[in-house]
Amino acid sequence: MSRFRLLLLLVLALAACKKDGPAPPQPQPASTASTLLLEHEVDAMGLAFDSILYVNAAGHAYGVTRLEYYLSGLTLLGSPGTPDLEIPGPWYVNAEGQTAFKLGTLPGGTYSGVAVQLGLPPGLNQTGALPATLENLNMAWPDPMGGGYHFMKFEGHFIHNGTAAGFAMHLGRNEQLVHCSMPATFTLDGTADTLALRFNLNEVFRNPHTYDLATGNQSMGSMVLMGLLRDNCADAFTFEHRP
Ligand SMILES: [Cu+2]
Repeated sequence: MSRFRLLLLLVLALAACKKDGPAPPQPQPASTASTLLLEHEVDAMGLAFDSILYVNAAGHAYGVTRLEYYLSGLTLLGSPGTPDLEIPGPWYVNAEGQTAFKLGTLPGGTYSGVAVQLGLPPGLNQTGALPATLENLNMAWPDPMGGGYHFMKFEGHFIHNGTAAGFAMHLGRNEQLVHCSMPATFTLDGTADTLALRFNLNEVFRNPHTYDLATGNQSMGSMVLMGLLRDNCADAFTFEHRP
């Protein structure tokens, strides 16, 4: 084949490609590598451990010694043209340990809010359902009490009648799964970004129920006390998108 004929074929091939090639792709929102970040606060104060620094709605001064919980079912709520996106998790959070989690690449689009569960869905809330890591084993809910896992362990001390007493706000059982929904318009546009959830511990003790530690400093054995915590925790998280 002569050099000329080769060139001619090449030109023809290119022309054919231009003429008959596939239509240019429609512009799509780029996908976004995202991080889920948990932050912890008590109203306007940052969370610090092991000191009586805070006051709850019932008027008890208190401090925090432990905060561990699971989140699951993180859902980015869609809008016209953007479907809902559920990222099942679960994520084990220790406020003194890991609080940032890679979510991978999320589809771009404009979302109308975020929903998340404090706790585990029924399918995972069974003894042995999670990998036998030290964290998961430490969150186990005793089999005689129904098995599965603690959704939350929030422990500390509070001042009552002038003396410090312990409290343990332990939440578990499928009936007590907390559903949180946070409306917010935000756009994932292809740049790495952060989905921040801020957990305000004073919300555990208020709205709709003013929780009285003096009459319920151990929640675990009581479906009634845990029901109060479940209701209160529904608005304990606020969401912020940080591009
Ligand atoms: Cu417990």
